Amino acid sequence: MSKHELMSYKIVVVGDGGVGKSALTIQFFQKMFVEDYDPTIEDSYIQHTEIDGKMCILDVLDTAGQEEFSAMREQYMRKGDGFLLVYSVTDRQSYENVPSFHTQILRVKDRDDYPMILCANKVDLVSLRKVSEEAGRDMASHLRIPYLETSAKENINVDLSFHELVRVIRQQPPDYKKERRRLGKKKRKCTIL
Ligand SMILES: Nc1nc2c(ncn2[C@@H]2O[C@H](COP(=O)(O)OP(=O)(O)O)[C@@H](O)[C@H]2O)c(=O)[nH]1
Ligand SMILES: [Mg+2]
Repeated sequence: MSKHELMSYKIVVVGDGGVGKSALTIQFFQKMFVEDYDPTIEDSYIQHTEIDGKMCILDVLDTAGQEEFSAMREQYMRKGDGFLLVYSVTDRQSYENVPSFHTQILRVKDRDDYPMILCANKVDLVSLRKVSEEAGRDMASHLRIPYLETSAKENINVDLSFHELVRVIRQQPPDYKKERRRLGKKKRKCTIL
């Protein structure tokens, strides 16, 4: 690739309904908070952004309401270069469902690790909080992915979440797939993030 060509990263935002996937995506792209975005809309957004002094194209898919193991869910997982795993700190079930997204992504990718960030969203709702920061960090370290506390409403760590994910994607060895085929499945490398 010539240095004038832009890298393009496909980012997929996943998590239970109502956790703030659309609010985070729209805050990142449009710098505004949407109170009632249609929960059934799945849309993608594209933008040129500079991250760590390097321009790139971010292509973000804000997912909505797929069945857990539907072919559609597998299809977008196959296409993603990196994933924001979002739960709401006000919704314990959304936290407990995070590992199933993580597992499914690894299975679809046939990898032991993959670029992902755990976003604990709605941290502005302090009095409604049901999932502690400690519980969030525990899950992230268990899944071996970075953890960020976010608020789409107050624009806390929203840009950082997307930027950190791009950093993790950039850290991936470019010839990972080729390398793995050559080494065979048993010698897969395990990167601790
Ligand atoms: N207070 C607060 N509300 C949020 C936040 N993020 C999303 N919401 C609200 O939570 C509801 C669901 O958000 P939405 O983005 O549609 O969730 P999605 O189904 O995951 O896309 C909406 O009413 C949002 O306004 C946040 O960070 N703080
Ligand atoms: Mg949505």
